[in-house]
Formats: sequence, C-alpha cells, structure tokens
Amino acid sequence: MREIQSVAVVGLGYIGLPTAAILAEHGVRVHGVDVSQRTVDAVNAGTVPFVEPDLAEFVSRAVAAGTLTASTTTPAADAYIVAVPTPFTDGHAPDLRFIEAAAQSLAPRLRGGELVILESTSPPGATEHMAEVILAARPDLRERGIDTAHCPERVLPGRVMVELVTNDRIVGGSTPEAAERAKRLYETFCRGEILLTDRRTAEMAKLVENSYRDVNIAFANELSVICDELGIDVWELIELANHHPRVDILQPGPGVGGHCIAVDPWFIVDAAPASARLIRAAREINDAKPRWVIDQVKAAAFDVLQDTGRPPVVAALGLAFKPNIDDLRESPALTIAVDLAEQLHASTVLVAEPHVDELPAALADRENVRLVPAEEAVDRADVVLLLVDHHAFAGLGEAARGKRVVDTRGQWRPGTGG
Ligand code: SAJ
Repeated sequence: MREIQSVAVVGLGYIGLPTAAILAEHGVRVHGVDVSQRTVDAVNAGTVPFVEPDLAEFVSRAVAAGTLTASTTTPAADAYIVAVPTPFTDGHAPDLRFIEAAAQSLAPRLRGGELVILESTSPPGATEHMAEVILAARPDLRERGIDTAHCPERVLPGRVMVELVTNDRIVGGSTPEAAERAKRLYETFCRGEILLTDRRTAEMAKLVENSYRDVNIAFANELSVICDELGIDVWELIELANHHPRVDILQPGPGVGGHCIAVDPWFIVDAAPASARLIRAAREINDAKPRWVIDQVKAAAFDVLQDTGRPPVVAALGLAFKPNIDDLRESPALTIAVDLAEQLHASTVLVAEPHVDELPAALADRENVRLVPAEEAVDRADVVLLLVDHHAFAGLGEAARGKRVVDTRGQWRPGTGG
C-alpha cells in the first residue's frame, strides 16, 4: 500500500482548512486549494478567513513550518481530500456542481494509485459519481481504477479543532483496501475510533446523524407552538419531562440554521421522496418556525402601536445561527431580522450581534435597521426579540423587563439568571 506523504485539500472552508491544518500539524505535507484568492492569500500569510477557536494558531504554525501551502490550482499529491460545499437547488435536490469541479481540477494531476477522499456531506451515490467524473476525464485510468473513499466530517462549529481529534469517524471505501488507506491517513491525527464501511453507507450515516437531530429539534419546536396555544412554559415542561431516565428533549428556538442540519435531511428526502415522511415533516416544522416568531413580534408591535399611537422600536438580539459564534449561514435569526425590517418598515429595528463588526448585506442597505450594542438595543426598544442565546445577552433580561419580550430561546425565563 503506497505511503501517503502529501495531501491536496480541495476547498479551504469551515472543514477543509481545519483538516488541512491538523494534517500539516502531524507532519503531512499539505497543499490547500481554493477558488477564492482571498482565502489562499490569507492561508499563505498564516491567517484564517473565518473565526474558529484555535484554528488561527494551527494555520500560522503549519505555514511557518512550511508544511501548509495554498494556491488556486490543484497540484499533484499522493491523496486528495475534497471538502467543497454541497448546496441544494430550489427544489431541495442536491447540487453536486462543486464536487464535479473539484474532480475535474484534480483529474489531470493523477498518475494512478492515488486516493481521492470526498469529505463534503453528500447524497448517497455522490462518491461513486465523483469517481465517474474523474474517470470520464481520465479514461486511461479506467482499467486500473482509482481508490476513492467517503469520510464525512462530524465536527461541531466552535469545537472543530477539538472534535477533529476526538470524534469517531466513518470511512467508506470503494474497496476495503481504499477504506484502509483512508483510515491510515486519518489515524495521523484522529484519536477516535475509525469505522470502516462502503461509500454509500458512509454517505447515508452522515445524513442520518443530522436528520436525527433535526427531527428531535422539530419535536421541541412543535412543542413550543403547542405550549404557546395552551399557556404552558415549554422550557419548564421540557426540563420536567427530561427528568425521565429515557427522555431527552432538545430545546426549541427560532428555527434550525447552519449549513448542515437544515440541509442534509433534504438529501434523504430527495433520494427516497415517498418514504422519508417524518424526515420531510421535521424539515417543514423547523422551516416554519421563523414565520411563527415573526407573527409573534408583529402582534407585539401592533399592541404597542395601539397603546402609544406610534410604530414601535424593535430590538433583534443575535443574527448567528447558534450561540457564541459569528456564523450567519442559513441563520433563522438573520431571516427573521430581514423579514421584520421589511414587514415593519415604519419601525426602527435595532440589531445587536456582538460577533460581527458590520451588518450583513441583507440588512445593510435598509433605512430602518441599525447595528447597535445589545444594551442600547434593549434600552431603546418597545419590543425585544431574543433570537440567539449568546452568553453576552444572558444578563439583559432584567433591562428588558416591562417591555414586550419575545424570547425564542428561553434565555431570560425566570430562574435562569437572565
Ligand atoms: N438547535 C435548536 N435546538 C437544540 C439544538 C440546536 O434549535 O436543542 C439549533 C441551533 O440553534 C442551530 C441548529 O439547531 O440553529 C443547528 O445547530 P447544532 O448545534 O445542532 O448543529 P451544527 O449545525 O452546528 O452542527 C451539526 C452537528 N451534527 C449533530 O450534532 C448531529 C455536527 O456534529 C456536524 O458535524 C455538523 O452539523 C455538520 O457539519 O454536519
């Protein structure tokens, strides 16, 4: 089995860059590839283009040691790790265009005998498809075949550099030998168990993990709507029910965000539309939650208008998709802030997001939106909407008292110290 000494990581995003950095830290020669010159420049300067705890230190160490380099073109290497986005189309079908482009970019570099790993979260069959794209570009390698594997990442944003090392990993190979080769590569930095299977099962395992979470969050979100109708505090209810030894209900929120849990279940629905009924329903329930939150804020705003005769000032606390990070991708909080600014156009919307320096494009050009410190937002608002339970907001519940509060995370409920 050929020893892997050099790896090209195609896609230097939230997964590709940490993976490149940790491989480099463990003595593998890594070359990162990205279509963005800005990302490539940042990495070559030993810096990172996004926030992830400890990542900057890893990258600067590896670049200084000469084990990590980057460019916009794909070089020859012993192994390739493809970590590019897999978005979906408007009809919720997976869009494999970036995987195909990555395959096209590395195909001319192959000499035969390399290992090509797909890490991107993908629908069942995507790794086989990637292999086909490579072989279509390189028919000379068809007879001998190429080793491919799917090794889904399962790291939690905010804990990536820890979980890359500690999480167990699933490795699905085109053959048992290909799986074994990929395992040996991941063993250089992963201390978790590395479990071997075929490519389709590995692809499906990743999708199933995130769907499991989505279904359970949907259960909590549905409970929150039911409890509102019935006049019951959903957070107290969940806390009580979770005392049962076999019950562990998750927390309701303003909807499900991020680039994984809100996306991956659709790949299963697309692959088995008639059978994936619960998985589809969970997606629909979670996707409907932002509208429900907006209706609550609009009702509160209407009450203020009735009482005072003027359009209310609304504070929207948090834009990130979950607490204590700066990631706004697929964030229900951002969607809600944008829609509120649009629908309450006579109101001022004071947005507070301590993890960003400026408003994102979707809000920046709106006349009635300002980015302000959280304390000021709460102080000036008639209606306070808590969208993300950032630590920074925990102590503001007292200042919001007496105002109309829509607390989508239960951060300020009595007894939580907020
Ligand atoms: N959320 C709730 N209630 C909860 C838990 C989460 O509303 O009780 C919301 C969050 O606010 C957020 C969304 O769900 O909007 C997703 O957040 P998350 O922390 O559950 O997950 P992600 O998207 O940051 O990361 C997930 C993880 N998958 C699982 O926990 C099964 C991570 O391990 C995966 O690596 C990652 O997706 C991925 O890349 O697929």
